[in-house]
Amino acid sequence: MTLERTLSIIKPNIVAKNLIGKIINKFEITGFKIIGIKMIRLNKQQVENFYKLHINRYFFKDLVNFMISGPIIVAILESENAIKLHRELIGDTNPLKALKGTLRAEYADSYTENGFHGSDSEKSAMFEINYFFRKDEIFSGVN
Ligand code: IDP
Ligand code: MG
Repeated sequence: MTLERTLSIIKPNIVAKNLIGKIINKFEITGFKIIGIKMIRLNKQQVENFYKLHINRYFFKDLVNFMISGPIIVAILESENAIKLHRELIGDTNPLKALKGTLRAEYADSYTENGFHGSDSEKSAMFEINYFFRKDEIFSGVN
């Protein structure tokens, strides 16, 4: 059994709608272990750096403004195949394409305000986890 970690973000629109508990519960009943979690509010520079691969895309400015609009929940989820399973749970980036039962199909407000983030590879998971969490904020194998 190889445990994998992924970085999950509950974006500002979902936090604003008081859905944190529902989403966290969904993560747990799906089989993820939450090994790190916090509420933070990002500034412009932090969002731009996090999403730097998208800097030239037409939606970048809207994305940054959305992501700084309120607090978010960042969490590290651990399970076998966590990266793929978490992306399946949140659904397609475009909520109109997201399968029924996925989080984006159910809770997204628009393409940009799609509610959730999940790492898309081992490399990005490592970058993203280190972006938000210190080593002593990660609790793997302790309970
Ligand atoms: P992902 O979040 O599913 O990995 P990415 O392509 O990495 O999707 O895009 C990052 C975020 O940028 C998306 O979650 C969404 O908020 C926003 N975004 C991506 N593509 C579009 C688009 O074509 N229109 C509007 N917003 C977009
Ligand atoms: Mg992405």
